[in-house]
Order: sequence, then structure tokens, then C-alpha cells
Amino acid sequence: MESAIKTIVTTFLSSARGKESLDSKTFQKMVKNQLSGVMEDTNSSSAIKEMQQGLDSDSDGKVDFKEYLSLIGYIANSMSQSKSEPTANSS
Ligand SMILES: [Ca+2]
Repeated sequence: MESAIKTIVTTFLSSARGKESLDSKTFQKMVKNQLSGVMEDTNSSSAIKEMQQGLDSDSDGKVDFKEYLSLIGYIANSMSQSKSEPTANSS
């Protein structure tokens, strides 16, 4: 549990590289690299863009930590509702 939270935080921090939020390009890359095992459409740039716009609650075009956490919450929620075990992304 603790390591999972740590991974969530360090994934954001290392993707953001010292900035407070992820820009569009960084977000695309992060989703493709880290979430292709748990999300559909991670190969579609337009689908990720759409998802980013949905998360962007302050409409600044970037994904800050709070918005990133909504994505994690969304994924966790869909995992808990699916009957099969989530498949871990091995990469
Ligand atoms: Ca934002």
C-alpha cells in the first residue's frame, strides 16, 4: 500500500520534472508509458487529449497533481467495479 502511494507520487514528480503540472505532451507520454495496461485508447493521442480536458478542472491546459489524482481515482474506481483482476503493466 505504501509503495503504491509512493509510486503514484514519484511517477507524477518524475514526469513533471520539477514543474507543478504536466503539460499536454508530458501527460500523453505518461499515460502511454504507465497506464496502457489499465486503460483503453492509450495509443490514441486524441483520446488522451480528450481525457486530459476532462481532468483539467481549472482549464489551464495542464494536469496538476490534484487533477492527476482524479485520474488515479477514476482508474481505481473502474478497477474496483470490474469483476476480473486488473492486469498489471509489466513495463
Ligand atoms: Ca489544470
